[in-house]
This record gives sequence, C-alpha cells and structure tokens, in this order.
Amino acid sequence: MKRLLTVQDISCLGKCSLTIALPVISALGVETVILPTAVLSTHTMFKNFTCKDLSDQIKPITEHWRNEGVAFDAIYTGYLGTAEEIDEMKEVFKTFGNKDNFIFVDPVMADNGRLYPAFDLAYAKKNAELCAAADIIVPNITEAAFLTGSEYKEEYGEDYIKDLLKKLSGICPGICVLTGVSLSEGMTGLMGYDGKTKEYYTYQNRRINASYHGTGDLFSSVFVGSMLKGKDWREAAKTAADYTAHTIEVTLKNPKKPWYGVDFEATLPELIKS
Ligand code: PXL
Repeated sequence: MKRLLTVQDISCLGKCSLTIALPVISALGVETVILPTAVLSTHTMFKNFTCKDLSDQIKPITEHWRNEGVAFDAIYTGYLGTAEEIDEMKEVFKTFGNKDNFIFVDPVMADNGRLYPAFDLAYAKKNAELCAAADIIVPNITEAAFLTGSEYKEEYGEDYIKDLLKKLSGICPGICVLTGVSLSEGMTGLMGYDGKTKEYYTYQNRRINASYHGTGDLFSSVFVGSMLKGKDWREAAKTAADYTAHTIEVTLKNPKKPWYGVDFEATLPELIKS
C-alpha cells in the first residue's frame, strides 16, 4: 500500500483540510499519515474561531519519524498557518523528499481575488518558495495571481490562463494545475501545464452555481490519492474535478442546505467503486 504524508490544519468543525484529506485519501486505499499544523475550532469562514498553532511540534514529530526510518510515496501540503511553517515544510521536503516520491503543494491562501483572513502579502510571497520545492502545484486563479505578482481577473480568456501557467512554471518547473478555470459560458474546470513536456491539459465540466468551503481540499485529496493509485496526473485531475462537481451537486440537493462544507460523506462510496 502506498503511504502519503499530508500536512495541514485540523479545523475541528468545517469539513476542510485534514478532516477531508484523512477520510478521502484513506478511502482511496492509501495510508494517510497526518501532520497537523494547527487546531482550529472551525475553519476561518466562521466568526470567533479559536486557533492553537502547532508549529513547534513539526520538528519533534518529523525527527521521530526520521529516526524510525519512515518513508512516504508522496507529501501533500495544504493550508499552513504561518510563514515559519513554510520554512519548516521546506525542511520536511528535504528530509523526506527523494527521487522515488513526489511533492504535491496546494498553496491554500486565497480565493475570489482575496487572501483568507489569516494571511498577508508576505505570506503569499513565502508560499512561492514552497511551490518552488514542489513537483506539482494546484493553485486557484487568485492564488496564482498572488504567487506570480499578476493581476487578478474575473473575466479572462485562455491567453490569461496560459500566461499565468507559464509564470507559475517559472516558480515550479514540474506540473502546474490551475483550478477554477472557466473557458466558456456555463463551464468550469482546470488547465494544467507540464513544464517538462511543455504540454497543456484542459478539462472543463458543467458549472454549478454554488460555492462551498473545502472543495479545493476535496479536489486536491482526490487528485493526489488517484495519482498514488497509479493514475497519470491528467486522469487524476479529471477524476478529482468530476468527483468534486458531483459532490457539490449532491450537496445542493440537501434540504438542510449545509453552508460550511460539502456532503462528501454521501458521495465517497461512489468514488471508491469507480
Ligand atoms: O479549505 C481551505 C482552508 C483550510 N483550513 C482553514 C481554512 C481554509 C479556508 O478558509 O480557513 C482553517
């Protein structure tokens, strides 16, 4: 069985970061080792959330693993709380990254043109250093604009996306996948660029008029988990996009109208079967 390390916060209530990555990647049949960066009462879209930073635990925990001779087939980082944690992650990549595994970075920090409440421009700049150490990065358009110092556009064409991908490729020479890319009316999906082959890959799905928290984490978890199950990055990205879109559709039909996260628990069995 493949073994993955994922490093993100635990938002105790909120269905995002580790409370998505752990169940979803495990359900895909991949051993999922977690390194929590912080414990929050909820994700940061709630008011008055509590947060206990766990940065000081990263070194002792990873030291212990190193002494135990633990190895990983992939390392996946998501929401990290502070710039210091990014420095810690770079060390983790040096310790556990090698030619037989890959590093998958979701530079979670922003959406819809704005940084999340906990982050500032210095953090955005620092996040580019993490992306530089990755084999695959999966920013949304807002994150890509912050990472590359580009203008954020809500209305754009394929040229803007290709330009962002080229600039991202200057940071991460491996595979760059932009999410939330809409290339025609009523459609949304992703566009990726492989810096080694110089090839683009586009996948578009029907756009669903709803936005939920944690869907980026769901996409990344299925993406990286599917790669570890042997799928090529394009196939894995397509699987993740289809599954995320389907889960949003199912959530929209829930009469209780959940607002803070998606009903991935309802759709996981189908993902496993597929
Ligand atoms: O889904 C990304 C995410 C993860 N963790 C926390 C967040 C967010 C997005 O806002 O607040 C704590």
